[in-house]
Amino acid sequence: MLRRWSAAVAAGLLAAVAMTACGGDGGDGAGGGTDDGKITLGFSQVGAESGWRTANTKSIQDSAKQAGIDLKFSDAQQKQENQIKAIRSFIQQKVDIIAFSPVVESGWDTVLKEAKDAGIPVILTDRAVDSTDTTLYKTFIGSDFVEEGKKAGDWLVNQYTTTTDPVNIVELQGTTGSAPANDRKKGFGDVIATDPKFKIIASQTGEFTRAKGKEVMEAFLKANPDIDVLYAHNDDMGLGAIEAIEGAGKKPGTDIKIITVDAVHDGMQALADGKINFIVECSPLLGPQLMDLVQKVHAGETVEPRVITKETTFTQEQAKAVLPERQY
Ligand code: GYE
Repeated sequence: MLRRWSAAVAAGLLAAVAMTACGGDGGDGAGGGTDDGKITLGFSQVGAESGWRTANTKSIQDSAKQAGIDLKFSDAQQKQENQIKAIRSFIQQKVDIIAFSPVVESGWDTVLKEAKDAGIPVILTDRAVDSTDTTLYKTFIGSDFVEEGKKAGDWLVNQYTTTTDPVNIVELQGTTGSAPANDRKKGFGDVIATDPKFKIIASQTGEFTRAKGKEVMEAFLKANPDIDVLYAHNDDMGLGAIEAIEGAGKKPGTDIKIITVDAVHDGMQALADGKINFIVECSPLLGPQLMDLVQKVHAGETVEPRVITKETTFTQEQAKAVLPERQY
């Protein structure tokens, strides 16, 4: 009799401990996909569209492993509907925390509300959402894309201080509606608007991929014989465009100056080789900081609502110097 009673107390105690272990889930005990004491993180990735994304995925997977976090990883193949499905499935599986990199900025309120109602905290990584209700997520870690666009514009303005001739620019935009495409366009546009000689003569999406960057650049070259500068929202589109420029018998980096964003290995190599002229860095190594935030949010600690990644820029000379030590 006594033995049965103590067994029941022990079971009760264990249940209480298990509940505390899932703390930070809104207090209703809904969180916790597994009962092995590990934090379960559901992560919905944008896709595998670029070198940046590949490095970002690796950083997240490696650092989850290192932090002892149980990662449920899902690839949305650049489609918002797939991300919404993944988030709903994470909610159903009662993960402890959901993190995701929103492919586009708009249209997240409903699913974020569902996560909130289920008591599962959400962390945004890399890209922002335009939801006005900021209680729908705990924090947003990633780069300042407007700033990146400004850095690209500043470099260009400094290259053309001694001329008043028109500077014809073509722009390869990232995924339509995505935060980096919107913001990199804006930051760059704001800076070059200070001098009317800078003209964006064509601007179209290259969907952040090499193949599309090449295809759109080929069309730009056919329609515009006088291109001075290409501004590509990422290295991959710039690398695709280099193939198009060479195919048209022109010299990338000389006949057409090229500015890109990211600073992934292949981009840095092209910069060192003189085919790109300037790269604004955007770090994909968000994993360690993300896992740190996951642990804090899970422990119920308050975290900064916005964590901005530290970044720099590279000229051709700087690329040659740092290339051997780049991690991605
Ligand atoms: O610049 C691009 C990728 O969201 C910062 O997405 C990221 C961007 C990155 O496809 O290469």
